[in-house]
Amino acid sequence: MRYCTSLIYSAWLTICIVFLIPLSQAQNDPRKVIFDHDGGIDDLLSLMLLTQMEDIELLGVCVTPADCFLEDATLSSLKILKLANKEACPVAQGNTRPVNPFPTEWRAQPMVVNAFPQMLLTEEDPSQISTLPAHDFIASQLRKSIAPITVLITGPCTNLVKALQLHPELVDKVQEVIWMGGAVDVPGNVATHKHAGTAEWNAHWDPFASKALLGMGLDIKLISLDVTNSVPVRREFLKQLAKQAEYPLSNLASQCWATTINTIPGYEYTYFMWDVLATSYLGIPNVFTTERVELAVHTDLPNEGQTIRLPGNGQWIEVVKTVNKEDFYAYILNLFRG
Ligand code: AGV
Ligand code: CA
Repeated sequence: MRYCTSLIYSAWLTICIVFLIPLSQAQNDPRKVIFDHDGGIDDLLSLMLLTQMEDIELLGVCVTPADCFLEDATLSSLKILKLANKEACPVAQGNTRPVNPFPTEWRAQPMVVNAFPQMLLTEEDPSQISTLPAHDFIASQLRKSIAPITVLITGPCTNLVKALQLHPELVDKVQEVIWMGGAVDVPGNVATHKHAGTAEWNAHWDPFASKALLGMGLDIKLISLDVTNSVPVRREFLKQLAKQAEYPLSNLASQCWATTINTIPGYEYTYFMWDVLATSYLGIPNVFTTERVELAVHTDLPNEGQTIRLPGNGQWIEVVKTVNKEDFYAYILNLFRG
């Protein structure tokens, strides 16, 4: 009888050690995140927010040379990480070429951020730059991590796609992809010669990667123009942020958004909270609603990069449709208070 009891006891102990304890730890562990951005103003704002989020372990930052010049965006990323005491977080540079490059004026715009006083006075550490190009960096992080990794993308999705095309066995290591990209039931924002205006820019930059991403069987949350259209950057919000400028991060964020003011309200464009909204989805998914959609991507003109519904194709993607705006603005104002 005593033998039997001790047998049950040791069996229970084994179950605890092998299954239950790691399980409860896994629930408490911060979510592992790789952030792939393309250096626009709202990409940099997103990085600032990410450094302030609880329950997130930032494994690395990848820079895609799309809505930026690579050197500028690398420098901004290093300085933002330094400001947040995240010197251990590597920055990997993308080396992929666009099918459709962004307008040069847009790419040059964010370099002004590196000339802000706070940024000039922050000494970046170039040794934080990974020796691996971004797609290899992503593959190596996926391979060495035991827990699956969430990939947040606020530019074109080429680096992740390239990593998974070269190493398809790593697909299972991706927990979730949160991508700012696409325009499903609304017009796009590409306004170039011969294009019908149906595509969103991140999806248009490399339409083949966009198409491939949707076919990889990943859990994708698409923060498309469908939802970002509801959150333009308004002066009212900027005033609220300015009122808390005693917090250094709020001060920096205020200056970043000020550089976009010539597009608010634009003759053609408004600056939206595109990437900032996608980043917030990580922290407050409950204030968003989504719709599961079978989605495809056009790779030919005049709709190159358009994300379209294609019932029956089996590529189920979760398209984010609405956000509770009050909750969203309150959340980011709070994060910018550090
Ligand atoms: O299409 C939205 C994406 C987002 O990732 N980017 C900007 C955000 O970083 C491209 C873009 C669309 N309109 C723009 C853009 C504009 N007026 N200026 C700069 N970039
Ligand atoms: Ca972007």
